[in-house]
Amino acid sequence: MPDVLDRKLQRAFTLFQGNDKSAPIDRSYFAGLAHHQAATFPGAPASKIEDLEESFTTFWDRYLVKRSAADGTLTGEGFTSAITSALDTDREAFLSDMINIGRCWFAVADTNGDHVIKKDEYIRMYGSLFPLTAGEIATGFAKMDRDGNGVISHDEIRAATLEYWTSNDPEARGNWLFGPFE
Ligand SMILES: [Ca+2]
Ligand SMILES: [Ca+2]
Repeated sequence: MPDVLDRKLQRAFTLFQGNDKSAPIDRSYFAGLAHHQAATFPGAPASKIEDLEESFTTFWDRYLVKRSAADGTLTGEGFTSAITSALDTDREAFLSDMINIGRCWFAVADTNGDHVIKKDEYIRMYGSLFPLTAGEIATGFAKMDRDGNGVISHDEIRAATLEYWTSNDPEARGNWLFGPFE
C-alpha cells in the first residue's frame, strides 16, 4: 500500500470515528453519520438525510461488512483492508459509491439549494468536523474549487473524491476532501 494513500485511509477512518474513539463502529454507526450532518444543517430536507444514510449503509453492506468482526464491529485495520480489497477487485463500483456518498453529503450542506457549495456552506460543514484555522479554511476551499470560480461544483466534488481514494500524489488537491492534509 503506497504511503500517501495508506495515510488517507487511516485518516478517513479516524474521521468516521468522530470524537468518541471508544464507540463501536458498526452498520448502525455508519448510518448514524448522516445524523451528524443533519445536526449541522437542521434545515435540510428529510429526503436528503435519507439519501445520505442510504449511501453510508450501502458502503457498509457492499464493502465494510466483509472485514467486520463476528460481533459486527469494524477496526481501523478492517477498514483499510476492506477499502484496499475494493480498489483491487471492484474499483469502478467502489469509486461510484464513494462519489455518491460525497454527492449526498454535500447536498445536505447546500442550504440555499443552488447545487453548488459556497464558502459559507463549506465553513459550516468543515467547521463542524474539524477545529479549523482561517488559513486552513481558505486553503481547503481553494483545493476543492479547482476552476477558481468561487463555488464547489458536482464535478469538483467528484474529482476530489476520485483523487482521495486513488491518488498517491502528496500534492493532489483531492487529498483535502476530508479537511487539512499535510
Ligand atoms: Ca449552495
Ligand atoms: Ca469551482
